[in-house]
Amino acid sequence: MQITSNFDSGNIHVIDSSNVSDIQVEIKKDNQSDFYQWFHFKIHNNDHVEHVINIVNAGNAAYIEGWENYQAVASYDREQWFRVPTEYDGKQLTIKFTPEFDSVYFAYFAPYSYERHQDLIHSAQLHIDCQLQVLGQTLDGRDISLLKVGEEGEGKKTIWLTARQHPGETMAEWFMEGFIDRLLDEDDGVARSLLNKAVFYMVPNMNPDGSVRGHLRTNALGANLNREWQTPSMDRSPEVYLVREKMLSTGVDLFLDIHGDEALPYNFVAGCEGIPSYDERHQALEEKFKRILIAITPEFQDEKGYEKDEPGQANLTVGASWVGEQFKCLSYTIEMPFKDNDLLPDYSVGWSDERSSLLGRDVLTAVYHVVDQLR
Ligand code: GEM
Ligand code: ZN
Repeated sequence: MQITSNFDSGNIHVIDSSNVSDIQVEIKKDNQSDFYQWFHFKIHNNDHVEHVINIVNAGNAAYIEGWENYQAVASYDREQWFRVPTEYDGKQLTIKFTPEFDSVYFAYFAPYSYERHQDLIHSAQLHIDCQLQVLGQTLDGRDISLLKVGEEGEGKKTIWLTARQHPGETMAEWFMEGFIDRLLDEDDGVARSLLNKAVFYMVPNMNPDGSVRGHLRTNALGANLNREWQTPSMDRSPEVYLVREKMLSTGVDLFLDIHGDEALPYNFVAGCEGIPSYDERHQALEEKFKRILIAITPEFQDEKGYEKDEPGQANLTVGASWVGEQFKCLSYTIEMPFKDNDLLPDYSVGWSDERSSLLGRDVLTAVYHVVDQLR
């Protein structure tokens, strides 16, 4: 039996694989960081017996409440990912699985590869309404790629989306794939009408280095990009620095920052109630956006989520908070679950790449219904 992870977004350290009934592995920390939780590895074994995989350091992962009622995902072809029997005893996470084929991949959530990212942005640029821009390079030398869709114009709004500041939250880029695919659909009335009303700036992967490195939460230097928005630097967080500079040149009328949440089995948003400039106009816009999204899809809800920030107490190093305050605009962190949407559970796949993509398509409709009220 061989256990490997030396591939795009791979992350595991093998402690002992001599006993198929007690395979001992551990998740590696993000580089120069204490965060870890993302895992992605392959087991090759021609002997199709039950494998018992013990992730022995799960109990000290970043968000251990994320292991409660969590089921790992597996795949034979790296396309179709399904949930596998997983238990957490407070110390280690145990996956029990009898493979049907010789090689099987395991991951924390359906991976979104760097190659797929390249396919996403380069197929998008073929559309007449889409321009691929490179804002600069990351610390490992990868492009920080932005898609501009549509054109600025008198009375048109400027809408920004960023995703995967936290690289292990791969559902964020699956969401972007759905959002972008629909926005570029020339037969889609919502998309066509939106492009008459707004120009879109989108960064489908804010953290390509952390993605390829198999990180949960940080970039190549261990920086949590979603705590860098107040004072980013080219030395530590060029991803945020360059996107923020671009935002300051274009302005922002609506911002959505796409994430995943380890613990809460729901889709939800985190808003700007704690920023200094929060007012009735801003609150009314937030309420309208949520009301519309609830009407559009049962996959979204507004009962469960993060604790609300007290007035004036928002952490302005967080992207959505800094943008909301800087541009006095509707600005949301959108969260999807690593587990499932417990309001509409799917016991074979849980929350998935496909459901993330479909939510992205639905959020486009919500944007359509608020675009005229953004200012
Ligand atoms: C969260 S967003 C920060 C919390 N925001 C509010 N308004 N409470 C983060 O960066 O910790 C997003 C995430 O990690 O998914
Ligand atoms: Zn996140």
